[in-house]
Amino acid sequence: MINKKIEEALNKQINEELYSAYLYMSMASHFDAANLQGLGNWMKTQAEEEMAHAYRFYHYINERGGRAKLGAIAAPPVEWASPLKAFQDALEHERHITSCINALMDLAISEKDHATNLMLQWYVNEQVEEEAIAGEIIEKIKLVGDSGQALYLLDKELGVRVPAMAAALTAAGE
Ligand code: OFO
Repeated sequence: MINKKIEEALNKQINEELYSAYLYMSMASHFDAANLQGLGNWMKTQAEEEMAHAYRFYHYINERGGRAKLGAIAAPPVEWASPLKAFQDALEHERHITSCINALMDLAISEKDHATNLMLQWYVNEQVEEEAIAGEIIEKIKLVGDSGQALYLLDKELGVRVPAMAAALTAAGE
């Protein structure tokens, strides 16, 4: 049985993950509106991953005899001054998430909750990857500079990462 303190903290993290999905979906919409569908697809895939992160916590809480609870999700920004600014915001957000995961890990350790500690290790690794990917894209966008042609090619490159859920809906004509 999960203890109440941990249950509450993990439920708070579900909200953080859902906000992450919301933020990336908003970035996707921003890019789609700017005809940068590759960047938009990349963000949609990211949003789907965040939903999966939220579900991972959801299942874990319920599996341990707790109850996953959903709270209100804050509205994300809707516009970004440039692709660079959007990805810089994404990186800053991922750093925030990393600090949330680290705080959860500290709590699991102080509460001697070994199962939660083990479960959180997946997120610790995931955050290393998430920060690294956002950082790499930022460097690429900096290389692009003011070149429309280079941005076009980067958009194509990032468009390869197709979100499964969004692609299925498009195929179904929805
Ligand atoms: Fe982007 O890793 Fe979850 O929030």
